[in-house]
Amino acid sequence: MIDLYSWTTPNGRKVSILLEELGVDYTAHAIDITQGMQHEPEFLKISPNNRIPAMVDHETGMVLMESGAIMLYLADKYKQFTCEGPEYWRMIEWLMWQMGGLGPMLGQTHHFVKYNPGKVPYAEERYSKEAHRLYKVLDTRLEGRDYIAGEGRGIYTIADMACWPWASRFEWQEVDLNQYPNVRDWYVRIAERPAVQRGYQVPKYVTDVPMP
Ligand SMILES: N[C@@H](CCC(=O)N[C@@H](CS)C(=O)NCC(=O)O)C(=O)O
Repeated sequence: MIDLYSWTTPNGRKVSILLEELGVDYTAHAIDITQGMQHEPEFLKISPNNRIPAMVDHETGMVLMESGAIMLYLADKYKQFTCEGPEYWRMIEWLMWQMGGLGPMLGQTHHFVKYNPGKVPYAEERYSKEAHRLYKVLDTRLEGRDYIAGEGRGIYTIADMACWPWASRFEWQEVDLNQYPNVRDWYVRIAERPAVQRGYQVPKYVTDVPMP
């Protein structure tokens, strides 16, 4: 049995979507970051960085924070949604791109463009520009492909599951996905998966999955 500690954010949804795709037994525990639950001492024991998501796998005793590490652990444990050979490293490359680029930059875009418009025009412009640059990078990668990594048109992996929840906030970022047709098609392809729709609603329902 796996315990997932999460909230309705892109980093949390990455892991709940993967767990739903894997179809494994897990219990989701709500860590309401708007109420400061991420700072409670009990949570700190499993997530020393005070952030969601975190996971405890009671079968192996593994306790992990950081969404990328959790996804790699689960993909390796269940040998699913991962690639083999050189494509494994391509998948890692794009997972790292998400962890170091797409996630942090879009997180800043939410902060300035959605939550604090008009306060720091420099930051709004900087992160909007960076958001569009990153969508263009992903659009170029997805040219002629269905998924980010894997041979041929690609296979659905944790690299897609890591990027997708960030793209699902396109409205917050004031990004029109129709400007990036390869991203839009990839986004819709993944959004239509029942496991993604379930994982999106963990630990609670907020809205339906946004559609472009
Ligand atoms: N690199 C971390 C980032 C985790 C993260 O930033 N989580 C946010 C929610 S998406 C959080 O817990 N925020 C609480 C806070 O800022 O205090 C990961 O990928 O797991």
